[in-house]
Amino acid sequence: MDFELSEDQKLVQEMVRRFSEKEIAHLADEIDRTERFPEKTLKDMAGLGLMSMLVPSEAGGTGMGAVAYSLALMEIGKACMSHATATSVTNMVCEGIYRFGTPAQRQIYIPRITSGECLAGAFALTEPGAGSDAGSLRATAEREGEEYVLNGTKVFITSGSHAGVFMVAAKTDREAGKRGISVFLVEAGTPGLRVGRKEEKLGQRGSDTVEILFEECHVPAANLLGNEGDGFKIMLANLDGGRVGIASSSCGLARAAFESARSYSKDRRQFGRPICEFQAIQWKLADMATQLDAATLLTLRAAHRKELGRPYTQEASMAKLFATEACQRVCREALQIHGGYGYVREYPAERFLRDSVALTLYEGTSEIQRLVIARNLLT
Ligand code: COS
Repeated sequence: MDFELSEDQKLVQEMVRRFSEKEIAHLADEIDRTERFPEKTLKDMAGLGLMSMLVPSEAGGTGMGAVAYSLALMEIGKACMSHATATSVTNMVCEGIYRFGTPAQRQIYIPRITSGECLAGAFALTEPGAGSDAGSLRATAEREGEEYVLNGTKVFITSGSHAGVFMVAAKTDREAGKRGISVFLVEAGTPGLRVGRKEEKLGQRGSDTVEILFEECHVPAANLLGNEGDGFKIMLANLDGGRVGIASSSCGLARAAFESARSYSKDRRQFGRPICEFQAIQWKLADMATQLDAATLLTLRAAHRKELGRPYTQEASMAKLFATEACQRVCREALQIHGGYGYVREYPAERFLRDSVALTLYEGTSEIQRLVIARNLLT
């Protein structure tokens, strides 16, 4: 067993670390306050090759591999969770087009995402009545000649107001249940695709989360991704990768919270000494660091299995479950170590905690991860 990163992985890690510290971290507070989507930095990140990391270079991606991708998201998540979420979803969509797309679809969309021309990709699965039970979605896609006509409402769509391409799940056969679901690539600006309500959120406020409406939206038949009826499996397979992305970002956010608490505990003096000299604080830091390491190892194991081409559904769910919940615990303790200062905006501890709340909800709640893990254990 080898815990060493390769030279290439270290280079990616170092490059993204430098960029994140210099160009992203200082924006995190401002975009949280103003709820501004960070277009410019995301474009700059595309310029560094960070939006198609899971797609081989022969297919127009930057082919850095699942482990390097995970390391990159750890750095981005440490600097700003809003940037990490937008990056993670775009990479998931890009990889989905590579895995399930036709040569023409790959040729059209992957270079656009890689270059940043298509600033973000959006993953449109969830509906008002279909969240954890994603298979009960009601959006429809009816074939009319050489087109499909999409109708339905999608909610909680990350980067929805800024995405260039949407991966949309809709029913092509209403009688066939989950086997009647298909996936379509829909370009922003297609008549009948409308951005609806923008959500006002507790955290990750620089990440755009909107409702997307499809009203008689005509999409070329050539934009069907995979085969008719395979859509549910395609979306779930994409989510396996997405979950490793969220786990990775969670490790980054947890590290930011841990480091800020450790540093504060060295500076803050009470009872005549720095509070890090009290065992009450030391034990908190020890627990936080241990959870962070365990989360990182589970996450990199899932990424490593993915990179080797092995099944990794269970490992992805374990990584997501543990890393997101550990991140919330670490953020909670980081705030506690800051005392009253943790509760006010002068320090980032309160933002870290707010940003961590979504982690156990999106791309499958913790309850869904447990369900996936248990099903795998029992089959
Ligand atoms: N990859 C590929 N295919 C998968 C899969 C995976 N990870 N998991 C299941 N499938 C397949 C199954 O093998 C099954 O195929 P068959 O029809 O050939 O038997 C099909 O998908 C349906 O699977 P299943 O019956 O297990 O589906 P369920 O409706 O019970 O749902 C869960 C499974 C709950 C795991 C799924 O709905 C889920 O992940 N829900 C959460 C959705 C989510 O994460 N939403 C967030 C959206 S992004 S913010």
